[in-house]
Amino acid sequence: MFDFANGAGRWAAASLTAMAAAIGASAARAAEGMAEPWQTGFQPAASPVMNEIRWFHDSFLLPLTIVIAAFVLLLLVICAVRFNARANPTPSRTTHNTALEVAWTLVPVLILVAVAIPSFRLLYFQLDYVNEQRAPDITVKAIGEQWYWSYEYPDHGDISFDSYLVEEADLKPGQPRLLTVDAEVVVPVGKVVRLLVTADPAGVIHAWAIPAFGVKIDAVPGRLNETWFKAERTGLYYGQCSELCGRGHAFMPIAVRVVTEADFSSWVETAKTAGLAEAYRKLAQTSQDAGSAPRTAALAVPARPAN
Ligand SMILES: [Cu+2]
Repeated sequence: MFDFANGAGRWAAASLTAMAAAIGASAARAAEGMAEPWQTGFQPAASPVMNEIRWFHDSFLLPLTIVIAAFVLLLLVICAVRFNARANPTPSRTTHNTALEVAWTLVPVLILVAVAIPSFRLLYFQLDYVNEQRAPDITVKAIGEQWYWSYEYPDHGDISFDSYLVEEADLKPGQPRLLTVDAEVVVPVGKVVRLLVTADPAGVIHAWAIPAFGVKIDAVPGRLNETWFKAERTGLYYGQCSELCGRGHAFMPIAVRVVTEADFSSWVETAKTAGLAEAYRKLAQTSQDAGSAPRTAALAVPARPAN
């Protein structure tokens, strides 16, 4: 006969071991700026906005949800145990309790107001860098195309380039699949980047998103959306188009390389004088991050997802 208690115990122990192994493995792999296998929470915050989002979700909404769910569960259990037909054969005929009814209307309203205040504050913070500083340090324009992103640096001699997915066969060791691009967005660390986002006027709606920066904003044909981010650490941060845009939706990733101010200036100067391919090549040499993408931006061939 199957020893249920023992079997269940062994199953639980095995699951816990598997979970611990998975968590340990993902901690060991933990690369910044991208999702990990078995990840359940947010990516580590790398911008002031994402810090706020993490606080709002992890320290405010989640505890509140747990308390409310536990309270409702407690009421359900009390009802089931104390007021079932066997325990309570002659039920009370009470129908109204004014104090209780006022309370269960007002308390949810107060909870919603308490959620709305930090929520709206965060919403405004995401779209307006004025709380951080009066003016942006640099402007980057992202244009959603079918199916890749184009970038322009209007403050830096109109540098502009297309950023295509690197196909699986062309990946170098350590480069993540479906996230690596041939030409990354390069920005300086600790600087407020104003991000203008739009899409090809003849195209469809996309959305530009980098989870570690707490940025997700629609790229709408013929309209200009604006947001901002301030990367707090150097590194490579990945995101994906976050609006179902069509056939190539899964194949237009976003990669932002955050570098020191000196590396950024040198990238800009080289791009202006010697071209982008040379600028990326030089950046890969000087930047402390190894494993840069192949620097073939000028020769990039559009990624064609298999149908
Ligand atoms: Cu898209």
